[in-house]
Amino acid sequence: METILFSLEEGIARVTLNRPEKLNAFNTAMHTELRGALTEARRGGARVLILSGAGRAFSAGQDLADRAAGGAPLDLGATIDATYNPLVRSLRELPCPVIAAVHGVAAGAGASVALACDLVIAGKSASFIQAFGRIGLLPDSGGTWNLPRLVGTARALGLALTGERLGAEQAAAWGMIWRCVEDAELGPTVEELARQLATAPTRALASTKEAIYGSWQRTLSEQLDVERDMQRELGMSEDFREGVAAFLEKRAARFKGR
Ligand code: T3D
Repeated sequence: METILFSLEEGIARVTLNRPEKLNAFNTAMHTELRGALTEARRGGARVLILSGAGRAFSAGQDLADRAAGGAPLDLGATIDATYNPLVRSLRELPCPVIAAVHGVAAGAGASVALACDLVIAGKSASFIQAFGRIGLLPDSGGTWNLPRLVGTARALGLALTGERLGAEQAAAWGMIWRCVEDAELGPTVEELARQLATAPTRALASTKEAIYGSWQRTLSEQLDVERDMQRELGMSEDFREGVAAFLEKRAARFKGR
Protein backbone atom coordinates (compact mmCIF):
# COMPACT_ATOMS: atom_id res chain seq x y z
CA MET A 1 0.00 0.00 0.00
CA GLU A 2 1.28 3.46 -0.87
CA THR A 3 -1.06 5.87 0.88
CA ILE A 4 -2.05 4.09 4.07
CA LEU A 5 -0.57 1.65 6.56
CA PHE A 6 -2.69 -1.29 7.67
CA SER A 7 -2.34 -4.06 10.20
CA LEU A 8 -4.69 -6.41 12.01
CA GLU A 9 -3.41 -8.11 15.14
CA GLU A 10 -5.21 -9.58 18.11
CA GLY A 11 -8.51 -8.12 16.98
CA ILE A 12 -7.12 -4.58 16.60
CA ALA A 13 -7.11 -3.13 13.07
CA ARG A 14 -4.86 -0.12 12.64
CA VAL A 15 -5.27 2.17 9.64
CA THR A 16 -2.87 5.07 9.29
CA LEU A 17 -3.35 7.69 6.59
CA ASN A 18 0.14 7.93 5.18
CA ARG A 19 0.78 10.92 2.92
CA PRO A 20 2.49 13.07 5.56
CA GLU A 21 4.02 15.49 3.04
CA LYS A 22 0.45 16.41 1.99
CA LEU A 23 -0.91 16.33 5.54
CA ASN A 24 -2.59 13.03 4.60
CA ALA A 25 -4.89 14.64 2.05
CA PHE A 26 -7.22 12.11 0.47
CA ASN A 27 -6.60 11.16 -3.15
CA THR A 28 -8.09 8.41 -5.29
CA ALA A 29 -5.40 5.91 -4.36
CA MET A 30 -5.99 6.52 -0.66
CA HIS A 31 -9.71 5.94 -1.07
CA THR A 32 -9.07 2.69 -2.93
CA GLU A 33 -6.64 1.49 -0.30
CA LEU A 34 -8.94 2.52 2.55
CA ARG A 35 -11.75 0.55 0.97
CA GLY A 36 -9.48 -2.49 0.82
CA ALA A 37 -8.37 -2.03 4.43
CA LEU A 38 -11.90 -1.73 5.77
CA THR A 39 -12.94 -4.82 3.82
CA GLU A 40 -9.94 -6.70 5.20
CA ALA A 41 -10.67 -5.50 8.75
CA ARG A 42 -14.21 -6.81 8.48
CA ARG A 43 -13.16 -10.08 6.82
CA GLY A 44 -10.42 -10.63 9.39
CA GLY A 45 -12.84 -10.19 12.30
CA ALA A 46 -11.47 -6.91 13.69
CA ARG A 47 -13.00 -6.14 17.09
CA VAL A 48 -11.88 -2.51 17.04
CA LEU A 49 -10.34 -0.24 14.41
CA ILE A 50 -8.04 2.72 14.99
CA LEU A 51 -7.83 5.44 12.32
CA SER A 52 -4.91 7.85 12.60
CA GLY A 53 -2.62 9.99 10.49
CA ALA A 54 1.15 9.84 9.92
CA GLY A 55 3.35 12.92 10.32
CA ARG A 56 2.12 16.16 11.85
CA ALA A 57 -1.59 16.00 11.02
CA PHE A 58 -4.60 13.72 10.97
CA SER A 59 -5.76 14.81 7.50
CA ALA A 60 -6.20 18.03 5.51
CA GLY A 61 -9.20 16.63 3.61
CA GLN A 62 -9.46 16.28 -0.15
CA ASP A 63 -6.18 16.60 -2.06
CA LEU A 64 -6.80 19.92 -3.76
CA ALA A 65 -4.04 19.29 -6.29
CA ASP A 66 -6.48 16.81 -7.86
CA ARG A 67 -9.07 19.58 -8.09
CA ALA A 68 -6.86 22.25 -9.68
CA ALA A 69 -8.62 24.48 -12.16
CA GLY A 70 -7.68 24.15 -15.80
CA GLY A 71 -9.17 20.82 -16.75
CA ALA A 72 -12.80 20.09 -17.56
CA PRO A 73 -15.18 20.82 -14.65
CA LEU A 74 -15.36 17.84 -12.34
CA ASP A 75 -18.64 16.33 -11.14
CA LEU A 76 -18.01 16.37 -7.40
CA GLY A 77 -21.29 14.53 -6.85
CA ALA A 78 -19.81 11.63 -8.76
CA THR A 79 -16.48 11.71 -6.91
CA ILE A 80 -18.27 11.89 -3.55
CA ASP A 81 -20.50 8.97 -4.55
CA ALA A 82 -17.43 6.96 -5.45
CA THR A 83 -15.20 7.88 -2.50
CA TYR A 84 -16.28 9.77 0.64
CA ASN A 85 -19.82 8.47 0.90
CA PRO A 86 -18.86 4.79 0.74
CA LEU A 87 -16.02 5.49 3.19
CA VAL A 88 -18.31 7.09 5.76
CA ARG A 89 -20.91 4.36 5.29
CA SER A 90 -18.26 1.66 5.74
CA LEU A 91 -16.98 3.23 8.95
CA ARG A 92 -20.50 3.46 10.33
CA GLU A 93 -21.45 -0.05 9.22
CA LEU A 94 -18.29 -1.73 10.50
CA PRO A 95 -19.54 -4.12 13.22
CA CYS A 96 -17.04 -2.92 15.81
CA PRO A 97 -16.04 0.41 17.37
CA VAL A 98 -13.90 2.75 15.28
CA ILE A 99 -11.55 5.10 17.15
CA ALA A 100 -10.17 8.21 15.48
CA ALA A 101 -6.84 9.23 17.03
CA VAL A 102 -6.50 12.87 16.03
CA HIS A 103 -3.30 14.86 16.31
CA GLY A 104 -2.43 18.06 14.47
CA VAL A 105 -5.08 19.35 12.13
CA ALA A 106 -8.21 17.61 10.85
CA ALA A 107 -9.58 19.84 8.07
CA GLY A 108 -12.37 19.52 5.53
CA ALA A 109 -13.17 15.88 4.87
CA GLY A 110 -10.38 15.08 7.32
CA ALA A 111 -12.55 16.54 10.08
CA SER A 112 -15.72 14.93 8.74
CA VAL A 113 -14.14 11.47 8.50
CA ALA A 114 -12.78 11.78 12.04
CA LEU A 115 -16.23 12.77 13.29
CA ALA A 116 -17.77 9.83 11.44
CA CYS A 117 -15.77 7.53 13.72
CA ASP A 118 -17.43 6.24 16.88
CA LEU A 119 -14.92 7.51 19.43
CA VAL A 120 -12.73 10.51 18.69
CA ILE A 121 -9.74 11.08 20.94
CA ALA A 122 -7.53 14.07 20.23
CA GLY A 123 -4.27 15.42 21.54
CA LYS A 124 -4.47 18.83 23.23
CA SER A 125 -2.79 20.63 20.33
CA ALA A 126 -5.09 19.07 17.71
CA SER A 127 -7.70 21.17 15.93
CA PHE A 128 -10.69 20.75 13.63
CA ILE A 129 -11.38 23.06 10.69
CA GLN A 130 -14.52 23.08 8.57
CA ALA A 131 -12.39 24.24 5.65
CA PHE A 132 -15.03 23.63 2.97
CA GLY A 133 -16.50 27.14 2.92
CA ARG A 134 -13.06 28.63 2.29
CA ILE A 135 -12.96 26.95 -1.12
CA GLY A 136 -16.60 27.35 -2.05
CA LEU A 137 -17.99 24.02 -0.84
CA LEU A 138 -20.25 22.84 1.95
CA PRO A 139 -19.25 20.31 4.63
CA ASP A 140 -19.52 16.82 3.17
CA SER A 141 -18.65 13.29 4.24
CA GLY A 142 -21.49 13.50 6.74
CA GLY A 143 -20.40 16.86 8.14
CA THR A 144 -23.80 18.51 7.88
CA TRP A 145 -25.35 15.48 9.60
CA ASN A 146 -22.82 14.81 12.33
CA LEU A 147 -21.92 18.36 13.31
CA PRO A 148 -25.38 19.56 14.41
CA ARG A 149 -26.02 16.28 16.16
CA LEU A 150 -22.75 16.51 18.06
CA VAL A 151 -22.60 20.20 18.94
CA GLY A 152 -26.07 21.61 18.16
CA THR A 153 -27.23 23.77 15.28
CA ALA A 154 -25.79 27.10 16.50
CA ARG A 155 -22.26 25.75 16.91
CA ALA A 156 -22.48 23.65 13.76
CA LEU A 157 -23.43 26.72 11.76
CA GLY A 158 -20.77 28.83 13.46
CA LEU A 159 -18.05 26.33 12.62
CA ALA A 160 -19.23 25.63 9.09
CA LEU A 161 -19.98 29.21 8.07
CA THR A 162 -16.80 30.78 9.48
CA GLY A 163 -14.33 27.94 8.96
CA GLU A 164 -12.87 28.86 12.34
CA ARG A 165 -10.32 26.47 13.82
CA LEU A 166 -11.71 24.60 16.84
CA GLY A 167 -9.15 23.38 19.36
CA ALA A 168 -9.39 19.88 20.80
CA GLU A 169 -10.08 21.04 24.35
CA GLN A 170 -13.04 23.13 23.19
CA ALA A 171 -14.20 20.28 20.94
CA ALA A 172 -14.26 17.97 23.95
CA ALA A 173 -15.99 20.62 26.11
CA TRP A 174 -18.67 20.94 23.40
CA GLY A 175 -19.16 17.18 23.18
CA MET A 176 -17.91 17.04 19.60
CA ILE A 177 -15.30 14.44 20.52
CA TRP A 178 -15.07 11.80 23.23
CA ARG A 179 -11.86 12.93 24.90
CA CYS A 180 -8.96 15.38 24.71
CA VAL A 181 -5.70 14.22 26.26
CA GLU A 182 -2.14 15.52 26.62
CA ASP A 183 -0.36 15.14 23.27
CA ALA A 184 2.10 12.61 24.71
CA GLU A 185 -0.81 10.58 26.07
CA LEU A 186 -2.68 10.25 22.77
CA GLY A 187 -0.98 7.06 21.59
CA PRO A 188 -1.06 5.24 24.95
CA THR A 189 -4.67 6.30 25.62
CA VAL A 190 -5.86 5.05 22.24
CA GLU A 191 -3.92 1.79 22.55
CA GLU A 192 -5.32 1.11 26.00
CA LEU A 193 -8.87 1.80 24.87
CA ALA A 194 -8.38 -0.37 21.77
CA ARG A 195 -7.12 -3.28 23.89
CA GLN A 196 -10.11 -2.89 26.19
CA LEU A 197 -12.58 -2.84 23.28
CA ALA A 198 -10.86 -5.74 21.49
CA THR A 199 -11.61 -7.99 24.46
CA ALA A 200 -15.15 -6.69 24.96
CA PRO A 201 -18.35 -8.46 23.81
CA THR A 202 -18.05 -7.27 20.20
CA ARG A 203 -21.57 -8.24 19.11
CA ALA A 204 -23.04 -6.16 21.92
CA LEU A 205 -20.86 -3.19 20.94
CA ALA A 206 -21.86 -3.54 17.30
CA SER A 207 -25.55 -3.63 18.22
CA THR A 208 -25.10 -0.64 20.53
CA LYS A 209 -23.49 1.34 17.73
CA GLU A 210 -26.21 0.39 15.26
CA ALA A 211 -29.01 1.15 17.72
CA ILE A 212 -27.66 4.56 18.73
CA TYR A 213 -26.98 5.78 15.18
CA GLY A 214 -30.30 4.37 13.95
CA SER A 215 -32.22 6.04 16.77
CA TRP A 216 -32.19 9.38 14.94
CA GLN A 217 -34.62 8.00 12.38
CA ARG A 218 -37.01 6.41 14.88
CA THR A 219 -39.61 7.27 17.49
CA LEU A 220 -39.09 6.11 21.08
CA SER A 221 -41.68 3.42 20.56
CA GLU A 222 -39.90 2.13 17.45
CA GLN A 223 -36.57 2.25 19.25
CA LEU A 224 -37.95 0.18 22.12
CA ASP A 225 -38.81 -2.51 19.59
CA VAL A 226 -35.33 -2.33 18.07
CA GLU A 227 -33.75 -2.71 21.52
CA ARG A 228 -36.00 -5.69 22.22
CA ASP A 229 -35.03 -7.42 18.98
CA MET A 230 -31.33 -6.77 19.44
CA GLN A 231 -31.43 -7.88 23.07
CA ARG A 232 -33.17 -11.08 22.03
CA GLU A 233 -30.24 -11.83 19.70
CA LEU A 234 -27.61 -10.85 22.26
CA GLY A 235 -29.33 -12.90 24.95
CA MET A 236 -28.53 -15.99 22.90
CA SER A 237 -24.86 -15.10 22.44
CA GLU A 238 -21.91 -16.94 23.92
CA ASP A 239 -20.59 -13.63 25.29
CA PHE A 240 -23.76 -12.98 27.28
CA ARG A 241 -23.50 -16.43 28.88
CA GLU A 242 -19.85 -15.77 29.64
CA GLY A 243 -20.57 -12.29 31.06
CA VAL A 244 -23.18 -13.61 33.48
CA ALA A 245 -21.05 -16.61 34.46
CA ALA A 246 -18.01 -14.40 35.08
CA PHE A 247 -20.06 -12.05 37.26
CA LEU A 248 -21.46 -14.87 39.36
CA GLU A 249 -18.07 -16.54 39.67
CA LYS A 250 -16.46 -13.20 40.58
CA ARG A 251 -13.82 -13.40 37.83
CA ALA A 252 -12.90 -11.41 34.74
CA ALA A 253 -14.98 -12.31 31.69
CA ARG A 254 -13.28 -13.81 28.63
CA PHE A 255 -15.36 -12.50 25.76
CA LYS A 256 -14.82 -13.96 22.31
CA GLY A 257 -16.99 -11.62 20.29
CA ARG A 258 -19.49 -14.41 19.57
O1 T3D B 1 -13.43 17.27 -4.13
C1 T3D B 1 -14.30 16.53 -3.74
O2 T3D B 1 -14.34 15.30 -4.06
C2 T3D B 1 -15.29 17.07 -2.78
C3 T3D B 1 -14.87 16.78 -1.39
C4 T3D B 1 -14.24 17.72 -0.66
C5 T3D B 1 -13.79 17.41 0.70
C6 T3D B 1 -12.82 18.39 1.27
O3 T3D B 1 -12.06 17.98 2.11
S1 T3D B 1 -12.84 20.02 0.77
C7 T3D B 1 -11.62 20.77 1.84
C8 T3D B 1 -10.20 20.47 1.39
N1 T3D B 1 -9.23 20.86 2.37
C9 T3D B 1 -8.85 22.12 2.57
O4 T3D B 1 -9.37 23.04 2.00
C10 T3D B 1 -7.70 22.34 3.55
C11 T3D B 1 -6.49 22.86 2.82
N2 T3D B 1 -5.35 22.96 3.69
C12 T3D B 1 -5.20 23.97 4.56
O5 T3D B 1 -6.04 24.85 4.70
C13 T3D B 1 -3.96 23.96 5.38
O6 T3D B 1 -3.00 23.14 4.75
C14 T3D B 1 -4.18 23.45 6.82
C15 T3D B 1 -4.95 24.50 7.61
C16 T3D B 1 -4.91 22.12 6.84
C17 T3D B 1 -2.79 23.25 7.50
O7 T3D B 1 -2.03 24.42 7.35
P1 T3D B 1 -0.46 24.38 7.64
O8 T3D B 1 0.02 25.79 7.55
O9 T3D B 1 -0.23 23.65 8.91
O10 T3D B 1 0.18 23.47 6.49
P2 T3D B 1 0.42 23.88 4.96
O11 T3D B 1 1.76 24.48 4.81
O12 T3D B 1 -0.75 24.61 4.43
O13 T3D B 1 0.43 22.41 4.28
C18 T3D B 1 1.57 21.57 4.28
C19 T3D B 1 1.67 20.90 2.95
O14 T3D B 1 0.51 20.12 2.73
C20 T3D B 1 1.70 21.93 1.80
O15 T3D B 1 2.46 21.37 0.76
P3 T3D B 1 3.88 22.01 0.35
O16 T3D B 1 3.62 23.44 0.04
O17 T3D B 1 4.73 21.83 1.57
O18 T3D B 1 4.32 21.21 -0.82
C21 T3D B 1 0.25 22.01 1.39
O19 T3D B 1 0.08 22.43 0.05
C22 T3D B 1 -0.15 20.55 1.54
N3 T3D B 1 -1.60 20.43 1.73
C23 T3D B 1 -2.29 20.77 2.83
N4 T3D B 1 -3.58 20.53 2.63
C24 T3D B 1 -3.69 20.03 1.39
C25 T3D B 1 -2.43 19.97 0.81
N5 T3D B 1 -2.22 19.52 -0.43
C26 T3D B 1 -3.32 19.14 -1.12
N6 T3D B 1 -4.56 19.16 -0.63
C27 T3D B 1 -4.79 19.60 0.62
N7 T3D B 1 -6.05 19.59 1.11
